[in-house]
Amino acid sequence: RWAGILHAGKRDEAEQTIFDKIVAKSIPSQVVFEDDKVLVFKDINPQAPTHLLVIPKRRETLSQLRFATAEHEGILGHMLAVVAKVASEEGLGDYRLVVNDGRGAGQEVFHLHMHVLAGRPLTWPPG
Ligand code: DGP
Repeated sequence: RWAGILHAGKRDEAEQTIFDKIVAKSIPSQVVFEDDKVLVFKDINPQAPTHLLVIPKRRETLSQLRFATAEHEGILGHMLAVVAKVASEEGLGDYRLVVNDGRGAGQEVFHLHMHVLAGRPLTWPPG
């Protein structure tokens, strides 16, 4: 099994999450943008008038940001560029970008994702 030689933070077949089903479209989602590398869709439990999730499509991508290495720079940079593009095209105005890394930070789905929140005043610090 090739999972054994992967970096500890990478995901394998034993670590499927709900986001794999969303990528496969076996669970419906409201897709805002997609290309060959990423999917952007509406969060099912929105915390702001606009609440989008940006995820890498490939299952072997990271479970959480803490495992990122130089080899992930491409997908991470691409995700940020997609955030900027979608924010512009969707006319989000001011927005907040959030990555919850670990359960204590609020992470529930262990498939790397960025939250994009917009449409209301966003206070600092976040809870
Ligand atoms: P986090 O707590 O950072 O792991 O964020 C996971 C987010 O995923 C959370 O805000 C809710 C969202 N979510 C969970 N399951 C589904 C789903 O089936 N569909 C959609 N659209 N979002 C989901």
